[in-house]
Amino acid sequence: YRRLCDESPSQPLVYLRLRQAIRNVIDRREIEPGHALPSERELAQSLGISRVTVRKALAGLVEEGLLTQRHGAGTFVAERIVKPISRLTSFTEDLRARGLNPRSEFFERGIGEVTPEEAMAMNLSPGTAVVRLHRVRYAGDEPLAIERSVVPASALPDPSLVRDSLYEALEARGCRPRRALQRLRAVLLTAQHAHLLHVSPGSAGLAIERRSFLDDGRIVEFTSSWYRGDVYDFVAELHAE
Ligand code: 16G
Repeated sequence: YRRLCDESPSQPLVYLRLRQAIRNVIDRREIEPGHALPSERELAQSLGISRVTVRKALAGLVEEGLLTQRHGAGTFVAERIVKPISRLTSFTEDLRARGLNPRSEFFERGIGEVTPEEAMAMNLSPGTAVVRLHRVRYAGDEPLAIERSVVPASALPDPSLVRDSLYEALEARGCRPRRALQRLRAVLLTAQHAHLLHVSPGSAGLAIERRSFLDDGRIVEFTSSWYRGDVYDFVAELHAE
């Protein structure tokens, strides 16, 4: 840890340096998912910093979903994928932050005219050109989700611009979403979805619809996703009024 903390000397705040150092340790799989970190006391002693600082760094990583804490047992590298639902991040970013290797296998990556249902959902006029992506999303060899995205061709004129990450392609066009509305629903995965996700038919899943917008209110994506219920925890921080 000391070596890793010294890797980012530009960061003046010790707890942020430690947070980055632990992120690097997780990224490099130096501690495997499900395994424990040294205790707060051990970390504080060996680094010569206060326990308050260690606690602050760990709390930030728990909030990011990289670590979990069990009362009395300590701090562990998260095994399930804990995803904050209040941040507008992409699948690729979520997985990279956990040191996993995001990948897509496409069934469809083409351009066409918007269907009446899509036009309604996206508030587009009939005849508008849209790019359609239909893919299975993987972490390495493990399938985690199925996604069907529709993007107006005005934001993404050519489907082949999406190599693996939709948001990277949109960002390169200056069309990275700034705001989104999302709906989550519990579902039993159909035989077809279960087969693609390597789970038994009827397993629990989360059906998620996301509509994302630019600052000027134009819609940039309408995505329907089916995430595996046995892998994902969706978490949010709630504030009283
Ligand atoms: C996430 C989003 C999805 C978005 C995708 C982009 C959820 C539930 N869905 O999977 O709406 O299209 O990320 O990821 O989080 P990408 O940039 O890796 O293609």
